[in-house]
This record gives sequence, structure tokens and C-alpha cells, in this order.
Amino acid sequence: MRILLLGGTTEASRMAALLAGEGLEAVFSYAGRTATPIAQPLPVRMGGFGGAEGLADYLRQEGISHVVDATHPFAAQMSRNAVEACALTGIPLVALERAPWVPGKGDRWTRVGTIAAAAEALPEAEARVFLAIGRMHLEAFAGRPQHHYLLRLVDPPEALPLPRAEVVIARGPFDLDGDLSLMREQETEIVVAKNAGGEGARAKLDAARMLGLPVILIDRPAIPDRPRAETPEAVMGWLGHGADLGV
Ligand code: 3Y8
Ligand code: NAP
Repeated sequence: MRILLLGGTTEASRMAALLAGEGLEAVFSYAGRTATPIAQPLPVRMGGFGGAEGLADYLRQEGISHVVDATHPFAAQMSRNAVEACALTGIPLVALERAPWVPGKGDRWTRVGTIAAAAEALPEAEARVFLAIGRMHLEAFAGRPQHHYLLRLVDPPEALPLPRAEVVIARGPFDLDGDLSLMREQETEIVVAKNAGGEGARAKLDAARMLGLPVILIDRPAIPDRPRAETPEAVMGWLGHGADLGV
């Protein structure tokens, strides 16, 4: 058995620890988006594969027997490529995917379908916006320069398309105390976030509820159907190493 683990999330890091703990042969894959990604207890490869075809070639050349897609729900292109490459090669694929967040009592969420729709949903009047979607899609908000944006990025940015932005450099996972004090200190009025699911990015939503703030929450992009598990333990069952939790 030789597993390719497509990583870049908290769950992927937990999956890597379980695989290493079982002494299974596996490769951990990062896109190479950040300057110094977290070290893993598995051999790591960095960078794209060259589309679905490139991934299929990689799977054949490396003798991969199973693919675990533990990428972020917004890494839709990587997930689409994994579905296509595993169909091409007949190699089994499972997605380790956390369920979307659902609103609870006191949540003031407005759900939108895309990052562009999130920018549209901002008010005309100047506001203090915690724009917690990272770095790659900030240009979608360039048409709303009137707001004061709090940006939380993994690495220091080169140029920013937003004239009034305050940058906090932090990798996460984040906790409630930290996000509460950040949002109080910044006098945040609105939070914009992706519906990432999981625990690593949830704190800002809990803080928004406690502060009575509205949240604009971006639904995750559509990904083709594939077998999925919600926990690394279920994936171990799928791999035949642990209780079969019926993936
Ligand atoms: C490169 C690997 C771990 C993994 C930690 C999780 C938790 C912290 C929350 C906020 C939201 C955001 C962002 C975020 C979170 C975890 C997880 C998660 C959100 C790292 C990582 C890589 C990336 C890529 C990066 C994106 C950016 C998105 C920041 C490592 C830290 C906003 C997504 O500068 C850039 O180019 C960053 C790009 C894709 C989204 C964007 O559009 O900017 N993640 N994040 C992975 C690779 O190269 O393959 O550096 O160690 C992983 C984590 N990010 O093991 O603890 O599991 O969700 N990541 C979002 O959810 O909105 C931050 O600030 O509240
Ligand atoms: P994406 O848009 O779905 O992928 C774009 C291209 O990046 C892919 O086609 C692939 O290139 C390459 N790629 C993506 N993930 C990869 C991986 N794990 N290993 C090797 N190549 C990868 O992906 P993204 O949204 O840029 O996310 C990139 C990474 O950041 C992923 O690991 C993801 O888990 C992590 N992440 C993303 C977010 C987010 O908000 N998007 C949040 C947290 C973590 P080729 O086509 O050349 O193979």
C-alpha cells in the first residue's frame, strides 16, 4: 500500500500523524502556497502535478495505491483533478472532508454563493470588515475601497488591492479568546468568511455571535461526487487499518 495524502488542512495533518503512527507508506502533498508550511511526519512533496493528467502520471510513476484528498473544501480544482485522475487510473480515492458549518442560535449569517457575491453583500456605507478569506481572492473586494479591512494572512503580502487594510500575519488554527480580542481591538463590524467547516477557522464565527456581529458566509464550491469520510479514523477504516466505519 502506498498512499498519496493531498494536504493543507488541520485534518490532513491529523491524517498524516495516524498514517505515520501505523508505519504506512505515504507521501504528503502541499501546493506550495505558503512560505514555510507545517512540517509533517511523512515525506513531503510541494507544488502542482500539472492538472489531472499530470496527477494521473504521478500516481502511475510513484506506484500510488490509494489517494486521500484532505484538501480544504475551497480547493475545488485539486479535488476535481483527483476525481478525474483516479477515474483515469482506477486508483481508489476517498475525500477527508469536514461538514459545512450550520448556523446556531444567535448567529446572524448571510449565506452567499461566491466570493464576488460576498463583496456585493457588503453595505455601501463605510464599515470595519474582518475579511478572513486569506490572500488569493482579495481583488474581488477592490470595488469596495470605502471599507476598512482587517486581513489575516499566512505570509506578508507584496501589494494589496485594498487602500484601507490592516494586515495580521497568522497561520491558525485559531481560538475563541484570540479572535474575540482581535475583533474587539479592531472594532470589527462585519465578518466575511468561507464555509470551511472544521475547527481551525471556526473561532471567528463564534466570536461574531458573542459580539452580535453579522457574518457574510461564502458557500463552498461544488465538487464532483466521490467517497467521503469526516474523520481521519474513518479513512483508516477505509484503508483497512482500523474499525471499518463504513465510508
Ligand atoms: C498551504 C499549510 C494545520 C493546517 C492549518 C484548516 C485550518 C489554519 C483556517 C482565518 C481563516 C484561509 C487560509 C485558513 C485556515 C487552517 C490550516 C487553514 C484560512 C495553511 C497551509 C497552506 C494554506 C493555504 C492558505 C490559502 C488561504 C487559506 C489562510 C501551512 C496554513 C483564509 C482559508 O497566502 C496564501 O496564498 C494562502 C492561501 C489557500 C486562502 C486564500 O485564498 O488565501 N489557506 N493554509 C497549503 C499548501 O500549500 O498546500 O502553511 O502549514 C493550512 C491551514 N489553513 O495543519 O494546522 O484546516 O482550515 N487558511 C479559509 O478557510 O478561509 C484562514 O484567518 O480565520
Ligand atoms: P485549488 O485552487 O483547488 O488548486 C489549484 C492548483 O493548485 C491545483 O490544480 C494543483 O495544481 C495545485 N494544488 C492544490 N492543492 C494541492 C496539493 N495539496 N498538492 C499539490 N498541488 C496542489 O487549491 P487552493 O485553493 O489554491 O489550495 C491550495 C492548498 O491550500 C491546498 O493544499 C489546500 O488544502 C490548502 N488550503 C486552501 C484553502 C482555501 O481557502 N482555498 C484553505 C486552507 C488550506 P495542478 O493542477 O498543477 O496539479
